[in-house]
Amino acid sequence: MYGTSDPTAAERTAFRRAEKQYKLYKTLNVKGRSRSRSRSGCRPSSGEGGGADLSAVVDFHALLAADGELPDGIGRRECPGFDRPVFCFLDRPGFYFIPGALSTEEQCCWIRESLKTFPQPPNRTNLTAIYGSISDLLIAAENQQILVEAENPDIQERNKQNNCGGKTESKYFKFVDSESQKGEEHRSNAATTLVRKLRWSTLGLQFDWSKRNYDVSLPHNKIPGALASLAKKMAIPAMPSGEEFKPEAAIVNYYGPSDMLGGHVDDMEADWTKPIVSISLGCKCIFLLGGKTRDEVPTAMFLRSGDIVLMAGEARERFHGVPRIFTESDQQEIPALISQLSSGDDVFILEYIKNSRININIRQVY
Ligand SMILES: O=C(O)CCC(=O)C(=O)O
Repeated sequence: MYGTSDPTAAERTAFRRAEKQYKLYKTLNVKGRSRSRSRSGCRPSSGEGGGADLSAVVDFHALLAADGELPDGIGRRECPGFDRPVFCFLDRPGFYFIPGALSTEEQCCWIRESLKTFPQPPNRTNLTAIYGSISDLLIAAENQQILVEAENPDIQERNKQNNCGGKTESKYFKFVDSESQKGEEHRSNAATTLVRKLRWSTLGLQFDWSKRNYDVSLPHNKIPGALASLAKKMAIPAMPSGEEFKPEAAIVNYYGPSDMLGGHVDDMEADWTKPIVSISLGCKCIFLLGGKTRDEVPTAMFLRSGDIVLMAGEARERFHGVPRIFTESDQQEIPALISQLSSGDDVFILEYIKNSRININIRQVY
């Protein structure tokens, strides 16, 4: 997020006021996060947000179901050959909303991938800076394992060869069964806790949050084929005609209850005529689409599991953010997902997603 150093000035902007209006202020433990993926301050209970007036929030699913005349300012994007309804705002070119783009099966598949394979090295996550590369986080959580510091076998071997006396040179963490490691200090390193602490992972070209740029020197894999195909297909309504979207990087955002993403602009990619393809999974949220400055009053809309948003061209310059997630106790609206996951053996994922939202946004970098 492009923060301002003066918080009172920030609160004077129309975008900030909308964030405050919709944000869920529950307890002193309320967490917020900024674009830099850090947590912002806690707030005392004020009754704001929790009982916010949601009547102005655009609900594209309701508009689709009503199948009637659209409210002023909202249109349908006719896109020959594209088999889903696409909505747009007439005064916000380049922004497209595809409600219910993914089936329940597809949503389950991408939730599983987001927890199981997307955080795998060489992809980096917010946990990488603390623990280095850790593998199989989801499997460890399902098996109730914990993360412990250990001697790095590679370094041990290298030291043995170099006759260095077996000195450990760098931190290395691995998952072990929890029976042998009881006690308070280990609870914070339980894999189940670490999954809850997952805030982001990056796929394809790796984004360096400290430099706010892509670091092509970092090891990376290509965007997984099935995700790339999905993004290419869904990008069509926003693509310049005759061109195909090239998925080169993706950011996966993991939101727990009370998490939010502050208003920001995504401007680190070279060609803004190509869209960001943004997939919503899990709990419903409120998404704010603002103007080119924070002074423009943003439009609020609901994003539900399976919805896809495209932002291209002029829309790339608009401030946007997520002030509010609706969780289990509060209209999370994922009955189909819950029933699908309950019928399988994904108990951990089921419990996770009841109170979480995942967003996968896929980008063409060059
Ligand atoms: O979670 C979302 O829907 C938006 C994510 C986003 O804006 C971002 O990662 O830049």
